[in-house]
Amino acid sequence: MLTSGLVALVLIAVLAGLVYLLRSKSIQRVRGPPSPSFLLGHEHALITQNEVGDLEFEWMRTYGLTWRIRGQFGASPIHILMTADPKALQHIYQKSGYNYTKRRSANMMAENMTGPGIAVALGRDHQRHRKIMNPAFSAAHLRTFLPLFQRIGTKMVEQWKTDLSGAERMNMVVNKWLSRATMDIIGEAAFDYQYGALDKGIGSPIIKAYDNLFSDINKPSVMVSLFRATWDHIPIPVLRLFRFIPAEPFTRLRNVRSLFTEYGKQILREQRSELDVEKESKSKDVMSILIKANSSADPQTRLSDAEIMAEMFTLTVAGHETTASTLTFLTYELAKHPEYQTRLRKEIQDRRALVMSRGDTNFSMEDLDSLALTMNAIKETLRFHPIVTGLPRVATKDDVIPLAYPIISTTGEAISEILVRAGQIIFPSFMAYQRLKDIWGEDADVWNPDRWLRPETGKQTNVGVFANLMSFSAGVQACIGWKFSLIEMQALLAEILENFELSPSSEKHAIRRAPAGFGGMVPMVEGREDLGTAMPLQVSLVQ
Ligand code: HEM
Ligand SMILES: *[C@@H]1O[C@H](CO)[C@@H](O)[C@H](O)[C@H]1NC(C)=O
Ligand SMILES: *[C@@H]1O[C@H](CO)[C@@H](O)[C@H](O)[C@H]1NC(C)=O
Ligand SMILES: *[C@@H]1O[C@H](CO)[C@@H](O)[C@H](O)[C@H]1NC(C)=O
Ligand SMILES: CC(=O)N[C@H]1CO[C@H](CO)[C@@H](O)[C@@H]1O
Repeated sequence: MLTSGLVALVLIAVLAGLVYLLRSKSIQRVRGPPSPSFLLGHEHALITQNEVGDLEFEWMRTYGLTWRIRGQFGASPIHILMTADPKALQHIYQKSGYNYTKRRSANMMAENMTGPGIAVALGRDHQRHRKIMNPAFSAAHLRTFLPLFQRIGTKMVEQWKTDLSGAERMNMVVNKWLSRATMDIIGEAAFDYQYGALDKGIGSPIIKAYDNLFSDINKPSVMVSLFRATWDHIPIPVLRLFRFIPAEPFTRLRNVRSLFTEYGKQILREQRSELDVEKESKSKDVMSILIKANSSADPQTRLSDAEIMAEMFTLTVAGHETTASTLTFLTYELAKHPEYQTRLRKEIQDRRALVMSRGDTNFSMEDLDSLALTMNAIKETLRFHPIVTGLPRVATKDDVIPLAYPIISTTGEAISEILVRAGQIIFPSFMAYQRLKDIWGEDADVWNPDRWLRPETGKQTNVGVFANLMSFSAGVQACIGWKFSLIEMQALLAEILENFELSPSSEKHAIRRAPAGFGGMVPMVEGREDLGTAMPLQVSLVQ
């Protein structure tokens, strides 16, 4: 009697202890800012802040590298965990496989635009997509795209020269140009298709459909916003019933998709008939490799026509504006840092002299890789201006997230790990992580490519696919095109800087990093939001 009573007591004590232990680590005890709105929580504030990062930097200063915010009304659990902690990011993105999955509301929006492609596939399904896609992104295969990058780069620069028409300098909206160049590149590289974006400009239907897309879809009405928050819980079959909501941003996304479908059918038809004929060995674009991989793969891992078509749209969406925007911010920083621009140009010109002296006309991959200052400028821009500023994840299982930088709990204790329940939504801030002084140096808040000459830069962590940056994300669902993008930027940058000098626009615009759809950011002119995404700069011919 006594013993069984004791056993019961001990059990209760142990359980209470366990519950306490669990509670003491749970996100309830993570500190965070008071909610500005019962209905909208902090989510609306985040996507409508003036400059991406303003709120995150402030919260990080107040609460440490990990904190919690309130989700929208109806979100469950109501609190969202935010973190810039390198160990937490490594755990969530890099070490946990598919245990942290994509947030359903964002994923469904993406699916509306691209269809059932690699970027919205989850878990084992995603593995199947990735396996078919990987061969097209091998380092050896990517080098074969270099002549394409150079040809489009030359074409763009020649058009700038034509526009100058003898004048010494001109103002131009540089992001629109870069966007056309990267669109033409992805069209040819991904499916041997000529979008004609540089030739036709805004007359190109695809460029028109895309113009300002990511900034436009970031302005949902409050009702749409709240409706979308419910997507995280409503069962998928029920969600699928809401097919045609006649409201923005859904109408806009559907329109892009139907345009894509038109292109896609045409491309697939052409690709198939080409592959049937002799041309097979000559086709180097991603899509023909996919179709080949699909026909030889084990039947279990094949992709349907709808999925292959979705990969085309995915590559176009993921592969053009991202690279264009990164290059846009790079040209902006070079315009603001003329001394660095001069050093960069000299590095390129010196290499050009070497190329000429050996009797070549174009830079080889080795030539581009030898341009260290150029690569440092690219790395620094990816760090300082991450186009994808963070990507939500949802825990599929109860888990413990380790922290490199302990935080102080609501009850004043230091905690170095956080217990999360299945369903917990996590917003990382890649932008805030990439400003940590411990990792990037005391000057982390300024754009300084020379930090990459210091051997210790970024070395304290091991996260992401490139340079310990999170800009391309990390782990099984990281960017498949990161290397493609680097080569593309190396080639385009060399082409631009050899021919043009960049300086701030004579109209003295203030540029801001405006929040955009899917956790992204775009450049906008302060007070001139009517221009859409815009980066006005001045260019003049290199003497
Ligand atoms: C500077 C340029 C780029 C940046 C910053 C970037 C960034 C990213 C990020 C952060 C993701 C993860 C998205 C997520 O988890 O939802 C991603 C995925 C992806 N990116 Fe990129 N990207 C860039 C260029 C490219 C290029 C040039 C291509 C294609 C040629 C590409 C193709 C893809 C694809 C297909 C995915 C989905 C991968 C998967 O789910 O397995 N990206 N990218
Ligand atoms: C995912 O979670 C399961 C169950 O908790 C665990 O066994 C597995 O190791 C996790 N996967 C990874 C890659 O961490
Ligand atoms: C060099 O690049 C240009 C395009 O920029 C191309 O027309 C030309 O064929 C290339 N030359 C060689 C030798 O590859
Ligand atoms: C891939 O293979 C499957 C199964 O053989 C086939 O139904 C499908 O049409 C193929 N897709 C493409 C784009 O060739
Ligand atoms: C195919 C697809 O993704 N459809 C979705 C598009 O958006 C609506 C909301 O308007 C969803 O309910 C659909 O399931």
